[in-house]
Formats: sequence, C-alpha cells, structure tokens
Amino acid sequence: MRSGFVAIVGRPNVGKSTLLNSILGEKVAITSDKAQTTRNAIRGIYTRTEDGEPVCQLVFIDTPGIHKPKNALGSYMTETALSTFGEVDMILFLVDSPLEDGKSGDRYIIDALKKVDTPKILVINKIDKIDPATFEAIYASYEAMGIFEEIVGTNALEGKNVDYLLKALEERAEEGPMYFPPDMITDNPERFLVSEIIREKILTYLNEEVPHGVAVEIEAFDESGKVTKINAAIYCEKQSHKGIIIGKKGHTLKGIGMSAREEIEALLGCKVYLELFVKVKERWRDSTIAISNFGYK
Ligand SMILES: Nc1nc2c(ncn2[C@@H]2O[C@H](COP(=O)(O)OP(=O)(O)OP(=O)(O)O)[C@@H](O)[C@H]2O)c(=O)[nH]1
Ligand SMILES: [Mg+2]
Repeated sequence: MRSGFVAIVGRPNVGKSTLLNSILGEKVAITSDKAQTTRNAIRGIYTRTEDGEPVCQLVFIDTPGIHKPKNALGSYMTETALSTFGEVDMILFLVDSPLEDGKSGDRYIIDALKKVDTPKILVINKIDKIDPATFEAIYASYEAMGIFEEIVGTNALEGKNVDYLLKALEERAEEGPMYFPPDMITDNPERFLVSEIIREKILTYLNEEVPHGVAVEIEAFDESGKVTKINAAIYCEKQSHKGIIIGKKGHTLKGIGMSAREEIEALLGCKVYLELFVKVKERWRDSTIAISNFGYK
C-alpha cells in the first residue's frame, strides 16, 4: 500500500479546485471563473483499488489561491495555503501562464516553494487555452529552475492528462497506511458542502466585489421529515450589496436559491426546502473574530 498527502497550490483561478474534482470524478470543491473562490483547505481522498483491494491512497488538499492579502480573510486564505507546504509529502504547483506575464504572484510562490524540501511537481493547467509555443516556453522556464521533479500539462476541465498526473504521483508515493476508508472522498461535513454550493451560485450570479464579501452560514438543517429543510443566511458587507443579491423583485436571490437547491438535492439525495436570508455584517472580512465565526480559522 502506498499513500501520501498532496497539496494543490498556486495563484487564484488557475484551476486547483477543478483539478481536484477531476481527480476524484466528483465535486468536493466549488469552482468559479472569479479569483479567490476557495477559502479553506479542502481534502479530497483518492483511493485506487486493484481487484477490489486498495493499493494506493492519495489525500489531496485543495488550497485557497495565494495572493497579496487585502484583509483578514485574505491573510487567513494565503496562510492556509502556505502552511501546507511543509506538512505534505508532495506539492502540485499549478500555473496557467508564463512567468513573465506580469504575474508576480507566481514568483512569490516559487520563493516559498524553494524554502521547503517537499518534492514538487509543476502542473501547467488550461493547456487548451495555451498555444504549443507558449507551452514550450512555460515548460522551459520552469524546468530551468531545477526544483520540479516533473512537469505535466493538463486540462483539468476536461480531465485531460489527469491519469498521467496520478500515475506520476503514485510512483512517488511511499509505503504507507490508509488514512481514510476506501469509499470516502472528502471529510467535509454535508453542512459545509451545502454552504459552499450556495456560495458558488452567488459567485456565478454576481460580479465584482459583491460575491467576494459574502459568507454563508447554515442556520437550520432539519432532516427529520421527508423534505430536508435548510435555512441559510447570506452575509454581505454593505446594505447596497444586500439589494444586489436580492435583485429586482427578488429575482436574483430566487435564481441563486433555485440552482443551489437543485445541486443540494443531488448531493443529499432527497427533496430540499431551501430558505435564504440576506444579512449585512459590515467589513466582516477585516475582523479576525468575524472570519473565525464564519469558520475561517
Ligand atoms: N479552459 C479551461 N478552463 C479551466 C481549466 N481548469 C479550470 N478552468 C476554469 O478556470 C476557472 C477557475 O477554476 P477553479 O478551479 O475555481 O480555480 P482555483 O485555482 O481553484 O481558484 P481559487 O479557488 O480562486 O484559487 C473556472 O472557470 C474553471 O472552469 C482548464 O484546464 N481549461
Ligand atoms: Mg479553488
């Protein structure tokens, strides 16, 4: 039996959570086209079996995108990601563009990676959006650094080359125990997944500052009846944001609620009655107490 912990790290929006979902073949982490979607370290467990017997277990840790923090939440997110570097057996560093594209974020992460001796694999993601010459250039510039054991190109959205990446990781994994039961894919509670699905819909429906200032809190989760009743509070930072989230005649909130409910029903495998409330908590992202109350601790 081989096993190990693998951190998935990189700048915001490079496709870390998409890659995790693709590896598992199930959605355990929300994704969006907006930067800073993931806020917590999210574990996803991949167990490969042969003739029904587990032979390899890789515990992936999807992390928030590393960025220059502007508030307490941002600091929490970046620290969460950086703190995995020394705690795992392998690091997958995801990039989606050349280093010299003015994305100093990658250089900052590389400096941090150099400080730990954890084995590193570079994943050039979104190969579907990169022309071959650019891919070669990215490849060459990272290879020259000499800190990556392997460089793999992927299209996480379509699962391209993900098998190859898994093979490379498995080859490097050492003999070790099973950390989780073989049929477990995440250790996150359903409540967390439900709140994340709601936040994902908010990220989908809304733009700019509004979704970034949103936290979702599950206030009631009643599974006693045929229909599961869930009450969730959507916290935003300003009264004006509250108006945007609710929308004209409540249309936006209704849309968020309907698409979230559909996905929650699929997750829980039962009918769901979802009630959403929008509340204002001014500048909560600046307060270490408020962020910790929302579970960012
Ligand atoms: N074309 C293309 N899009 C991708 C690929 N991988 C991810 N995406 C898209 O890139 C966007 C960001 O993906 P995420 O998985 O949320 O990125 P992330 O790195 O987890 O982002 P943060 O959580 O904000 O740090 C989403 O719109 C994805 O659909 C890919 O290989 N090709
Ligand atoms: Mg993410």
